Amino acid sequence: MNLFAERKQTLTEHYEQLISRSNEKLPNGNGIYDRYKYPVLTAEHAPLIWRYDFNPATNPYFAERLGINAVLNPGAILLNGKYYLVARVEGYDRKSFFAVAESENGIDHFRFWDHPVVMPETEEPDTNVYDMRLVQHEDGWIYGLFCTERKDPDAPAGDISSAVAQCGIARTKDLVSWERLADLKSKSPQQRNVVLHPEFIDGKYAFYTRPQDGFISTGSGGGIGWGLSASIEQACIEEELIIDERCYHTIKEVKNGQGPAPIRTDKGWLHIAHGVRGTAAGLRYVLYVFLSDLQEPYRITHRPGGHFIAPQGEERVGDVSNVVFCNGVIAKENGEVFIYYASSDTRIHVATTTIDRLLDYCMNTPEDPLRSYACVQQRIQLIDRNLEFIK
Ligand code: M1P
Repeated sequence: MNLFAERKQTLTEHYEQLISRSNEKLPNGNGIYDRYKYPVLTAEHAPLIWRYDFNPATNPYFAERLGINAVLNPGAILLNGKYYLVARVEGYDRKSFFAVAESENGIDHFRFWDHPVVMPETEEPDTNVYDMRLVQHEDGWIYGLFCTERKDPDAPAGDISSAVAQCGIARTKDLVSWERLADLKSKSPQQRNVVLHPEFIDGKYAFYTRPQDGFISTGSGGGIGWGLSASIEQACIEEELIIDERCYHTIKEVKNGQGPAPIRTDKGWLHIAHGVRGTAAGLRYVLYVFLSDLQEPYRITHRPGGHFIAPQGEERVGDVSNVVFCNGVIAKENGEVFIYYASSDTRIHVATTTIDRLLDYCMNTPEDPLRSYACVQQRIQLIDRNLEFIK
């Protein structure tokens, strides 16, 4: 067998083994959710036809032509009983695009469709698009809200790094054809982590936002915001209300952001969000959860303290280390919940739980009391109740 044929066969076998590998629930979970042994999607899951030229005449060494660097931060949706992730796929050239992967069970055997998503541009082309939040809205459309990033037109000469982040909006019925709508307009100079609420509020489209002054830093902005728009085709938020602020010496001191669209439960809307703090080793991203009122989703009713998921083991290392980020969740009618989170901007994992367990976590985990002394009091109360109970 020649070099081309040998490499093609070896890599194809390796790829098929990876896709057909079964995942395993890890033992000794925390009672709130279960983690799994293997990531559900990695750069290696990108089909070989995306990366290699399969013609021996033009690629005699079966060499990689267009590499994939990372697969991360997916939107998630259940359609006709199948689990779909619209992942952020990043090429070696640093540009991200969206691609759909599907699985029968949501925990393994995810396989990308042959073609990535062709996301139409607006009149102002995006340099980079990423982090799609998929929402099955009550108006009948599936919306994908994502970050669109462009070079800052007002950057001083010589500054080739400054960028502007805004919220791109597209809609689809089948994840195949996408209609691009106008980018969201708001009074904030930049926006990231914008999420569409699945239901109308006061007859309007409702958005979770994350206003920010700069591309990385939220500056005087920040916090998870909330705003309404009469139109989705020309979405415009006139008034932005901060519903979940950043807070000194907590997991969300530097910034935070809504994750996927919240899940409707009979006790309120369940939200997964990310919080960021600064450390000597750089920023640390963790996930947290909160519950908000059913009629007034902008009013938070329960705020369990501390992080919900933090990077662990190999999750801690990657292109942007010490990060977990979630913008995709699937809640099934039977109460099962599949949380898709990426680690260190590199790969995608699943954690499974149920609505009941998440509600129990939200409603029975004490809030962050914000001071060491108060934290000790909180822990002593738990210890004393336990000692009394087991006596
Ligand atoms: O690198 C960590 C994350 O940083 C950004 O999130 P945020 O705007 O909250 O800081 C995003 O670029 C996200 O994609 C990335 O995972």
